[in-house]
Amino acid sequence: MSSQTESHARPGPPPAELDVLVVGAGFAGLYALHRLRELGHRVHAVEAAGDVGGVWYWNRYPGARCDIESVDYCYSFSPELVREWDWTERYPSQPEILRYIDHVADRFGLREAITFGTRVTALSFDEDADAWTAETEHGDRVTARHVIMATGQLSVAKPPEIDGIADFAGECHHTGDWPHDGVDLDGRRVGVIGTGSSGVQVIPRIAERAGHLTVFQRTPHFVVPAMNRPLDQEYAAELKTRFEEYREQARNHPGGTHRVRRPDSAVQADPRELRERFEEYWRRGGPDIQAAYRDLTTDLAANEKAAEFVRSKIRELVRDPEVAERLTPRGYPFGSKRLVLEIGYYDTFNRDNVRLVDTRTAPIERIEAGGVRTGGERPELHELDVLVFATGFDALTGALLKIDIRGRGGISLREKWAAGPRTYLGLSTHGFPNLFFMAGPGSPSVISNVLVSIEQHVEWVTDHLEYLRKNGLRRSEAVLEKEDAWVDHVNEVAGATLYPLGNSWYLGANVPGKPRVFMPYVGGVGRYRQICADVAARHYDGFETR
Ligand code: FAD
Ligand code: N01
Repeated sequence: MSSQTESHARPGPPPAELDVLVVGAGFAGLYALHRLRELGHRVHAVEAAGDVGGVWYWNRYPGARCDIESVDYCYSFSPELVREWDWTERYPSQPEILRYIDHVADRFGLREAITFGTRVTALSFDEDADAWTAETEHGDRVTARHVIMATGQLSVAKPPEIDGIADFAGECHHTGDWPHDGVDLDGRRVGVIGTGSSGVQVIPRIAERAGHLTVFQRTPHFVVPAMNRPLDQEYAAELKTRFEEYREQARNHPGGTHRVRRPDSAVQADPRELRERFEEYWRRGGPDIQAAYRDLTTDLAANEKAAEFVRSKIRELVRDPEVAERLTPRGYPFGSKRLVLEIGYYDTFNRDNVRLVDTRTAPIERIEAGGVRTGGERPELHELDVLVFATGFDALTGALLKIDIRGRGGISLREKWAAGPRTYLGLSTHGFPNLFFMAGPGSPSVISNVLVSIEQHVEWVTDHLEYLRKNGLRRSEAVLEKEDAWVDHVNEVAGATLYPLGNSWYLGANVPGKPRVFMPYVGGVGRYRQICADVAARHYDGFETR
């Protein structure tokens, strides 16, 4: 497998001394950089990729798209930016989001403060100097009082644990590291492993072009229609006139969106009305179906009603009943793995050039020069020219733990988090002063509209750095007892939902050996925001400063 990092030349080394080093130049890193520059800090970002964009730089596979509506999945910090940018679709595509990020980088002159094509490999804290030293893959050394880890939640692509990948004679690509020049799929024999959000997006687009497509599915996901469409420009223009008020509602909403949770119970609903309501959400499209009843995320019996509705839709949409059955998710609650949005996914399995292989009955044994060999009752070699891994990411902690981070007394973050991530408010971890995480574990992060969460984190951390500067303080460190209490709270609120039953990447379940800990904070964006604001108002209670 090739990686897209190596193809980009790097303009020059980062400055040797800074007030703040930002690692990563996706949505979080760019806003942190902008805000800190505005506040007069000596700040610079180091980014492994060849340009800005983060997720939207790397995930260029056909069909890549957001599942939060464009009017919500954007920055709100600049009214001018809101006014001048026009989205074209309900759910923006990867190229459109990347154009937006590109525009932001140009508009605020951010690229001059970023070193691209450079991965941070180590960070160590010097207790005498109260500063971090970063090392990069090119041997640069950067000293900074504070470090902001804007390294992403889903930025470490994870290939499948299958023997023989290197033996494959054709082309092999991960959706999370897709070639910038595209992949020649026309008329070729293509295989896709993985049917999560990335697989569900890429599979229909490949089927339209490939000679033959083989889909290797291990666990069927719950998939609902996106009902994407051109954005109503009158609505978008009207929204711009009240955008701040609109966004303020999202900031105080549990998911950082505008989804309205209906107050009644699915368990008590009349079966005909229940069906009609689910049908209404299905026609409308999008993830809001999860809010069709108040108890879908907390009560197994209620949840099963939504699950059964989706199963009935699969039987309607997929002509071959056996294929429909193989695509039907069972054995885990609806929505406990991230709900997947589709554009033409189920219909793909009505095509003559597409075959679905269930790897639970026909397990993948190995990858060979000619293709993928499966076992089971009828062992077979699936001959392929192109193999696509839509196999996900080492989520939330992956990018952080790839870096050798050493805090006070040389303790390593890998050791400290060996049994799972431990943070105070998702923002910081005891023993690692002046180091802040953006939308990482212990915060609403991937359970929310991540853009709303990113803005809140950047603003909270930059306000905190201002507080330290104004008070002549050089060090800020999370207090251990507060961190322990926060971890307990994160677990407690997760335990009150059905999320932990999903065996998902939220729990680290997709990475062999990774501790099973529910990582994001599901207590709600609005509630979380208030907790962080209260901590700030109490002079950063829970942070030892000096
Ligand atoms: P990223 O965009 O991941 O950026 C992190 C950057 O840090 C990357 O560019 C990476 O190269 C760099 N980096 C990492 N480690 C290092 C290092 N050691 N040295 C230097 N640089 C480093 N969220 C939603 O809310 N809604 C969606 O619809 C949605 N869709 C998604 C679709 C896909 C395909 C994926 C993968 C994720 C999606 N997400 C979505 C989640 C997404 O992670 C966030 O929305 C958001 O883009 C995260 O921005 P970020 O800046 O925090 O991280
Ligand atoms: O990754 P995933 P993803 N053999 O981990 C399978 C965001 N996102 O890239 O479920 C066979 O969800 C694995 O099978 P199983 C979004 O937050 C958003 O799709 O482990 N199969 C699964 O089917 C999303 O949740 C969008 O049994 C193997 C798949 O690979 C997150 O990113 C678009 C395997 C991985 O699914 C991750 O999504 C894209 C193996 N060895 C991404 N290993 C939007 O629409 C793994 N699999 C917004």
